[in-house]
Amino acid sequence: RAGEAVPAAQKSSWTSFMKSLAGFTGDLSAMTAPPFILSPTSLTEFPAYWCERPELFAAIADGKTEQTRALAVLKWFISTLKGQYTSRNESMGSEKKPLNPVLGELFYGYWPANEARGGKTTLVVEQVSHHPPITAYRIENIAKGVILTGHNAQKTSFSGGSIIVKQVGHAVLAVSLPSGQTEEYLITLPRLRIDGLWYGSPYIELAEMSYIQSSTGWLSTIEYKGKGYFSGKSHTFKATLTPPPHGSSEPTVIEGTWHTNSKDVHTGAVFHDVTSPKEEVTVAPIEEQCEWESRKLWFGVAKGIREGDFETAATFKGKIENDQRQRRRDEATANKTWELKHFQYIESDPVYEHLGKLFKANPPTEDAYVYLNNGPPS
Ligand code: HCR
Repeated sequence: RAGEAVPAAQKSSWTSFMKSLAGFTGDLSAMTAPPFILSPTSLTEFPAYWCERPELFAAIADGKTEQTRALAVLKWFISTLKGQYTSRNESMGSEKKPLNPVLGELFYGYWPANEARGGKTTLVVEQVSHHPPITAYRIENIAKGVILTGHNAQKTSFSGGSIIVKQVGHAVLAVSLPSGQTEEYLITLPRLRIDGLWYGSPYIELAEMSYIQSSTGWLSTIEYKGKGYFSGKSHTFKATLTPPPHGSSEPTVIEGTWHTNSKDVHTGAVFHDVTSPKEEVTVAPIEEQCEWESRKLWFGVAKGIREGDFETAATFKGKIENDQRQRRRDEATANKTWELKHFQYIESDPVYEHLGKLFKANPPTEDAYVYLNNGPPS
């Protein structure tokens, strides 16, 4: 029934939120939503989802051939989807509205070294734009020579009772080989549909296609479907890894559901399996964090949301927003602009342009944020 998951006292504010969504396009994160749908986590924490199975990230470097490395990249990528798109449902009962990061907000973390993954994996995230929200990130396992750099923004619209989210941005995975060469993979991102809004219990379904193009020519094409398509199951995907043009190898076809497991269609062998626990990122205690680090910055707001004290949450949020407004005014007076700390903006990413041509990426060029190699010492 409509609004059945919405607390009685918030039904009318949920109805107004839904009404304001109709015909909406733009920056959803800036919209005011009823308290029950608020998450205490900032969007700057989301890039950690890329590495919650650090062994799979590290294992990319162990592939002996171009084909096995391309398969390892595909396996790691598919294995991140459960965390990226279903973890709020698991931890909080439904998809929630994350905290909208401020310009310059930072999130640092790591996954400790162990024998299986060969080295420590570090994460550096910076909010590089507030309007529209853009988050840039870098994940490195230096000992293994595997590095991921990317940025993420969203364009939202409302259609047929669902929010449609086009992910803007891309990621580049670089693998340093023993030969001294570097292999690169351009990763594009799927489209999201936020369903279940009518009931007040949103969840994500992935749609359309995303691609992973290797500099070696191997290309993974991933097609996403929900209930009622290939298998009638939610979170279904079909991935096809095709060899470089004129290559003699056969394509590999993988089918399954990204939040559980999948198989190689020809051999029947299990391809990915994410039914085992994942490893969350390790973050420094709040007392050791600087004022720009996400968990320190949002501490009062997050506590208020967690404890159901929305008045306190709103007071702390108001303070953060006022500080930001004042900062922008001061910058305008001093004729200065905010300087990014860990990334540098470039209008066109040469890797996107070059690898995107191989599968006719749309758009043909994209901007990017180059990492300045100045994360916190590890
Ligand atoms: C759309 C979304 C913000 C963006 C989130 C992204 C796309 C961020 C990058 C991550 O790698 C993957 C990711 C996962 C999330 O599913 C997605 C969020 C889901 C909801 C949120 C909206 C801004 C808030 C919508 C408000 C609803 C729940 C009422």
